[in-house]
Amino acid sequence: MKKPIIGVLGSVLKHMPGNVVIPVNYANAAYCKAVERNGGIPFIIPYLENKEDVLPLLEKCDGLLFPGGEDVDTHLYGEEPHALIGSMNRKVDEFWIYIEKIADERKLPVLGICRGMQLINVARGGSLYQDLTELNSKHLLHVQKQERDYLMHKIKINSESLLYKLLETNELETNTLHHQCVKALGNDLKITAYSIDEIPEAMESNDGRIVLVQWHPEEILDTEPRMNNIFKNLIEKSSK
Ligand SMILES: [Mn+2]
Repeated sequence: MKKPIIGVLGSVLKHMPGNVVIPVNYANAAYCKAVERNGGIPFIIPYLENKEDVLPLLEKCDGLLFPGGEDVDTHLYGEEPHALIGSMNRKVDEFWIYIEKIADERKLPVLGICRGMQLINVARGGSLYQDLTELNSKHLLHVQKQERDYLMHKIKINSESLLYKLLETNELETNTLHHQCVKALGNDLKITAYSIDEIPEAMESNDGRIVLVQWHPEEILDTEPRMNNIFKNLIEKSSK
């Protein structure tokens, strides 16, 4: 079987070796490794000023992975930035939203992780809590201080979801590296998992084409091997 090509959306990082700022196009190696380990070929898509130039690149892609990164620009969901907002990049957000629309038109399978989940929710008309304290002032710690593969908090998974079929459990532990979460739901998305403090931790589209998780499964492939099934599912759907 031909291996599917998974487009991994790139971010722009201000890299600072010494005292100079060098913007770099990048995607964390862990995303590419997770795709490759589970049968796909990762292909990093850089931010492009002329967004239509991405179309020939998308022709090569059988599926897409929207990774983690900066906060989504609050203006894209009609809010002014609150005091606790992190760094944002509206141009990159708009580029990713453009790609999400194309993925929708072409029915490309999509996996969104952390910022990826939040951005896709916004792209589909939803909104975000700019900081978790807005939703729940007594929330758990969701920005862990340990290594990225540390299993930090429990989540409860809805048995009616594709996520349940993939992970084969109602409850498991995940890492957690976010200070925001979904507020209003985007079009055709449903919440499929919550942490015990009622923070939405996963979503999917009704047809299962889009799977979104708030934690970082690419970092816990060894500590929680069932996370490989999330990538396998993207790759299987992208093989059709
Ligand atoms: Mn969390």
